[in-house]
Amino acid sequence: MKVFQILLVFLLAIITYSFVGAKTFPQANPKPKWKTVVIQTSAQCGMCKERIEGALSNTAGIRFANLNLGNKKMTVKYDSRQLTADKVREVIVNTGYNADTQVANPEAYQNLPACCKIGGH
Ligand SMILES: [Cu+2]
Repeated sequence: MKVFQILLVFLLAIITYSFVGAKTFPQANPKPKWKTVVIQTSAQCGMCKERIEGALSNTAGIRFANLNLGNKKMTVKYDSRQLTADKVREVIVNTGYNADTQVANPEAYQNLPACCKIGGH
């Protein structure tokens, strides 16, 4: 009888573990859904490129960020389960740059070096 009780507890533990495990795993590690967006920015130079790419690469859910200095367009690959294209634009705006139709955060823009402001080059 004692062996039966031990087996029952053991069995319950396994059932509980597999149930909890199956339920929490997909939430703890959701599969990313990558999307790419191209955003027109007001970047001026290589420093701007480093600044914006740095801010984006420090943002959770962004896998790739590259600014083309020729046309000032930023290509960003992001996880659409964590972020939206507007959230990506918000990061750029808060770094001090225009992002498509969104205007740069005035305080962040003021803090940019003179050469990084619009018309600085
Ligand atoms: Cu610059």
